[in-house]
Amino acid sequence: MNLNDIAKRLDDCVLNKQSTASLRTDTPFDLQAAYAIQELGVALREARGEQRVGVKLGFTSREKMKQMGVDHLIWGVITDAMQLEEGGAVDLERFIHPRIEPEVAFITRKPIDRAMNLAEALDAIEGVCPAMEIIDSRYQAFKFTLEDVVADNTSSAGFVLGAMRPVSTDISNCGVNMTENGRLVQAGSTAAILGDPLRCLVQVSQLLAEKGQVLPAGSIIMAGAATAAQAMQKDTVYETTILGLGTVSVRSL
Ligand code: OOG
Repeated sequence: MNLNDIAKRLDDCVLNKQSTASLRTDTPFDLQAAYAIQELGVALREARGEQRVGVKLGFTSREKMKQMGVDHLIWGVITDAMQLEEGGAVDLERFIHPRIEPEVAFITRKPIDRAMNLAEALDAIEGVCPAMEIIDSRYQAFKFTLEDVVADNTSSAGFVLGAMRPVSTDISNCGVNMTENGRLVQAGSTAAILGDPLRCLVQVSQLLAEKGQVLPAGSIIMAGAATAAQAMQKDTVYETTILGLGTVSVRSL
């Protein structure tokens, strides 16, 4: 299989809601090729009318690295078709085996067009939102290598943002709770995300600079999960509260 075939194979998994075994056993590919496959996969989504709205980081917390057995920060692309309405409902039939995780998201107000330090990155940000991401690995039982998951656009499938507020207070250590029908299922702190989620902005600016890419103003940056991910069940309300940032929820059908 060439890189195009692999991208098409993973995209078919999205469309048919079917998982696959690792594709690297057929065609070993390295991390650089994995990002090329990711881009080809995003192009297939764009050909269907989806639009890029930002980027997401993965494995920015120990909890996630431990859960998935991977220890390298990765990033992927999010599109408008993945965005869910805050407080709205999402039909799990759209997915293969969805999991949900509590996150922090940033909205940019200036293009991110070069490697930035923390102060510069902060200046490029309009605000911060409590958020949740739905991940849905296209690999059987979420079993993947680093290269596999990058090729699979870092498992991205859905996301929901709560109300945005300015980054006027310290968000480096805010309590994070995620409940399932009111029952606490994940708890942690924003400190789990690289010690301070703001560091994600610096990381994103460096990744963009390495690739010679620009993230336009008005983009969303998902900072990665603060806790392990939770397998989603039908007819369940998932709610995340981040102290000082507010609450975000979504209901599964
Ligand atoms: C990969 C995506 C990881 C995060 O927030 O760490 C991720 C996965 O766990 O399937 O989105």
